[in-house]
Amino acid sequence: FKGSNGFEKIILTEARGVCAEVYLYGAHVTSWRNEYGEELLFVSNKAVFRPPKAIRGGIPICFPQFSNQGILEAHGFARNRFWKVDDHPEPARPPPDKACIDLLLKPSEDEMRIWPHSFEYRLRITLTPGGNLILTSRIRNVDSKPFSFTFAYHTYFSVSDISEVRVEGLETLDYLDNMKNKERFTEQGDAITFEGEVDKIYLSTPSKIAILDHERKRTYVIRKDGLPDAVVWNPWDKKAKAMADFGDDEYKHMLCVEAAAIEKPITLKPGEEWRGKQELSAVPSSYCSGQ
Ligand code: TA6
Repeated sequence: FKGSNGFEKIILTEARGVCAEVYLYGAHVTSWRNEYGEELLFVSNKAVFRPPKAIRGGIPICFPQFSNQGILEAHGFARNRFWKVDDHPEPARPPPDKACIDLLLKPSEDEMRIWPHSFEYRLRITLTPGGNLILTSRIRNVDSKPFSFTFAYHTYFSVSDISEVRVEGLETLDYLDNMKNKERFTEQGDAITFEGEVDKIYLSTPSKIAILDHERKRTYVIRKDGLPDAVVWNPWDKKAKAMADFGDDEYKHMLCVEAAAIEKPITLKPGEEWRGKQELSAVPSSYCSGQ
């Protein structure tokens, strides 16, 4: 399916209108809609669909490097490359009652020059009949030497009003504050709320994190496996104005909560495979402060 901007995208549809869209560019999920047709992911109105720029929103794949320090482009090259549909998925596809696509990325000569490791990255995107969106990454070292990488599903959730959003599951955890030179702090004891720019890498987080959107009475739940850390990011007004592919006011309607492996890079010996999985669901919730 050719997207309007010339990029090929695949549309996964499930019963009752549940739907997801993924571009071969970056294996980038840009839409996840529930049975009411409501869009659950945020994509900026000013997003650029032109390599080598990453699409601003949806679920960017950060691999083989999370962060903008280091020899690679910010958050690594996986989100800025064209992936292929994997015609020989292994393990075999799940039962036909689940919409599913398998995408594959292998390094090109370009990548090998800047990151001299050969790998096979297989991403399976599954949409369940209940509307849950599952991303399963399997990264295999097909090289003769070990390599290490960091990783994140950089998920942008659509929220009605960031000042009415809470995040539960990260209380009392340690985090590295990207706004204070990655210094280590400990989070306070109750749900996280938002009054300004936040850019924190929470460490050793639970497998389940909840994002409560007050106005829409909706809770997003992230269930993750193989991803011990979680990044929480909102650029707020100043940073929003500084991003050309992001509307000045759009920070009010998005929150990034990113299942990640950052603090302890993952090392794969030759032949070894790593798996990182996140399952997203959106459930109606009655949200009251102090809940
Ligand atoms: O995930 C948070 C973060 O690392 C922020 O520091 C900010 O840079 C954000 O990612 C966006 O990065 P990008 O390269 O997509 O503009």
